Amino acid sequence: MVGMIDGELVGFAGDEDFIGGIELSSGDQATNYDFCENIPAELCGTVYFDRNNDGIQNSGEEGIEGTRVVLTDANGNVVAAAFTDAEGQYCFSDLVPGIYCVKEIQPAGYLDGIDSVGEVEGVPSGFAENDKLVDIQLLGGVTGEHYNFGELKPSEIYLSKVEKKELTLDENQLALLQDMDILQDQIIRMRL
Ligand SMILES: [Ca+2]
Ligand SMILES: [Ca+2]
Ligand SMILES: [Ca+2]
Repeated sequence: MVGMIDGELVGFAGDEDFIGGIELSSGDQATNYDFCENIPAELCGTVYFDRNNDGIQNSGEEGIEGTRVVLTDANGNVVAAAFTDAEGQYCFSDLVPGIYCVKEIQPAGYLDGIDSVGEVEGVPSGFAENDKLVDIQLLGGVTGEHYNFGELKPSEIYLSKVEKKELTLDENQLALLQDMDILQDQIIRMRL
């Protein structure tokens, strides 16, 4: 930022770490010619199999590897994209402070589950839309974490509902259910 010489703002701030137009006479005191450096921020989360569909990654609820996540800025411009790692985790780092949105591309083989807004330095920031966590405010140097996407497995939902209804299935029927492809699972799910 531009500073002051004898109480008046003098000079101009250029784009690239540059302040110009400072004319000094003898005896002038030039103060407050400051360079604010942006400390990068970070945004992380996990895509996981939410076995009990409660929107929380409990122990035994494994991450889903290879899920595409896309980060956009406040104007909707894509800033970065990544795939989740073996633990289902993703992390966008070196971010300029600002407002961000992280969008998940629904992983194949799973039904859509609950998405949850995480915390920035322990304080919740943003809100959840479908497969999208929006309006996440990141200041310099902070880390946003637990921006998580829960997913479900269709056949397990079906089996748990079957159990609740106390229907009996023989082994062949059970094997059939477990082998069903996603499309069939979705049809059955809609009927339940
Ligand atoms: Ca859970
Ligand atoms: Ca999802
Ligand atoms: Ca979702």
